Amino acid sequence: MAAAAGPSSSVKETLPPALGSTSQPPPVFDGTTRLYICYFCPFAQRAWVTRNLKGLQDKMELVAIDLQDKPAWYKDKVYAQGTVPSLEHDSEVRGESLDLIRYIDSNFDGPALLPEDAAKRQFADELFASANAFTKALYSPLLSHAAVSDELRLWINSKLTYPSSTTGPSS
Ligand SMILES: N[C@@H](CCC(=O)N[C@@H](CS)C(=O)NCC(=O)O)C(=O)O
Repeated sequence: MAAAAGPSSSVKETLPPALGSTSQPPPVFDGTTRLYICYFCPFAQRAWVTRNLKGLQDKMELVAIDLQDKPAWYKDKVYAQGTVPSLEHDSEVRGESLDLIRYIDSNFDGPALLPEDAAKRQFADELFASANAFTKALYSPLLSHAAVSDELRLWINSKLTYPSSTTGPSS
């Protein structure tokens, strides 16, 4: 991502409480732009960081969902996939964190985060894909409380090893 101009990400914001199964839904499709997240979800954090870097704190309402006690209305009324993040905008709800980074960057005000140059853009896409594979590989066993296999451990280590250094995080 290109360097974001201005101190948009340092805006102080009072974070809303996470909504659970007994919480009322927000007035969905009332024209408000809403980003549904879970504070602890690394995928949701991507979209949340993008919103903040663009300085959209006042234009994109944050709705935190408690995934341990997920409200039924989230899947029924907001996003049928039931995952976070999702973005309610222009009477539609979109998901998939990497798509949302691109969507928020190109459809909202604020500093452009992704490069316009085709080669740089391709590099950004490769970085996204690599970071995504890494997060998924690390997060899936954590979520399912499964043991990390030796194969996965080796793969993660290979991603953490700096090519020109023997003192990277894997050593
Ligand atoms: N590929 C999706 C993955 C999103 C995802 O798996 N989010 C998890 C939380 S980290 C989720 O919403 N899980 C549904 C649940 O826990 O009920 C993306 O990148 O947006």
